[in-house]
Amino acid sequence: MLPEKYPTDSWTNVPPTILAQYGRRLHVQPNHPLSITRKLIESRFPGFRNHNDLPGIVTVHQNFDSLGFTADHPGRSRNDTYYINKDTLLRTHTSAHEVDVFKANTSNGYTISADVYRRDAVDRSHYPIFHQMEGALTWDRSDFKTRQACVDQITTDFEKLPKHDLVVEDPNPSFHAERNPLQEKHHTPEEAEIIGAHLKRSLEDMVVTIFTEADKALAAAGQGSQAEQEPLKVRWVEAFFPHTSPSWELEVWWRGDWLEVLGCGVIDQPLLVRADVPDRIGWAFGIGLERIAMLLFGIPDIRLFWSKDARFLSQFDEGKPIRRFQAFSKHPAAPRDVSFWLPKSNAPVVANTPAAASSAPSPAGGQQTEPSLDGAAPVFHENDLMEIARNTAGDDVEDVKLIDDFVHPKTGRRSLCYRITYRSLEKTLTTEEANALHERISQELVSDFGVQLR
Ligand code: FA5
Ligand code: MG
Repeated sequence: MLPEKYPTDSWTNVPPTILAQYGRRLHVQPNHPLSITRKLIESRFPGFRNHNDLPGIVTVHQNFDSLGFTADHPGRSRNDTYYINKDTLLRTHTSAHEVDVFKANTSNGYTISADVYRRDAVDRSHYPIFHQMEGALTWDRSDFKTRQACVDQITTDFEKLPKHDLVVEDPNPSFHAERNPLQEKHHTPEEAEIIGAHLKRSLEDMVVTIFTEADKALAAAGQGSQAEQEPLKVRWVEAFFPHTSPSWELEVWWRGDWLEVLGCGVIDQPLLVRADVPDRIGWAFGIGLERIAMLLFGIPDIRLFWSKDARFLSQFDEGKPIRRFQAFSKHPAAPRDVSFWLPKSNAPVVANTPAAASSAPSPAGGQQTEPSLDGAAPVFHENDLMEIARNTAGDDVEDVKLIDDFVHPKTGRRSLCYRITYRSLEKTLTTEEANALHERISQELVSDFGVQLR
């Protein structure tokens, strides 16, 4: 529940199901897999100051403006972000605290681990509340006689980082004029290059640590090695964040698909100027802790982290070596489809874009500045269905996917079909239970968005 009373207004869109989970702080619960994962990552960044208690309600300024998000950035949309009111929201990322922590200027390196909130897709690797770890390391150019001396120091620090023999696909140049620019006004190519190299090596070391522990756990469980189960593949891809440039994301091959585990880059220099540390240069990253924990323990579904079931919680022990998660049961899935005509006024539907909250503007243009006040049925956005499904079925909904989308050639009306997969983590859902959930979700689409079921 919210710690204080906040005034609500036409921007308020936090549902009770989210508020009910607010404050569980799984990342600091003893013996919770997210806490174990956090500590393991923290241990790879010695000397960093670890902030684990920053409150989750922040201002729009902290979450977006302080990082240089443009006024029309899609991440600000009420379709993607939970607003308490016009000026206050549930942080969508731990970057919301970057400027404040840089301002306090108490250490060269820091991490911030916390719960973050997003209206997002429903599937095994997305959840509306998840946990991130922010990390940053800076060097103060004013500590050195020349800029070259600072570059030399970063180079020395880079050479001291643990080496590894993990093969990482990284076909991209250190920066690229159009796709991933150097901050020309602020950094020399040498500065950006060595900061980027230090950043990537540090994060690769983190991933190697996770895989090594995961491997040991597999072997201890008599399940062979990770490499036998699935080839270990890791790659860097170019990315965009308003608060870093150049920027990258790290992806890991997981159960037949690329899983994005973190975003990072060379810190935007104007951000450091705003934080009153204009002479510092360096890097920052934001890791999805659940994604890493899933790799570490072999946890197959992100909903499990919220389980209060002893069969889940009893499997984790901070004092012992990492153990492979043992599924306590796999209950059958109950897929159900819902097809409907959108009201004519609705088009265009905005589909989920990956990581809309922080990445490049989506081509579909997710922005919505003001809630509609004209009394018309609200415009349907895919994330509305995601939320209805979560609110109605809770953790019994496993996946929601668009499977058909067409426009009637004569009437011009648009039809969508979504497949909603129901599966409880704790018991077998009966046909009647799945039908009842599906019926409630379908009816809510009708009453909230004026769709016509087919
Ligand atoms: C960010 O949030 C940036 N603030 C990260 C960053 C920090 C970049 C500092 C540069 C410098 P992104 O939206 O990609 O980026 O999210 C970061 C990670 O959070 C993702 O890579 C993913 O691992 C995780 N994540 C994102 N959405 C979800 C979700 N719905 N459920 C679980 N994990 C998620
Ligand atoms: Mg991303």
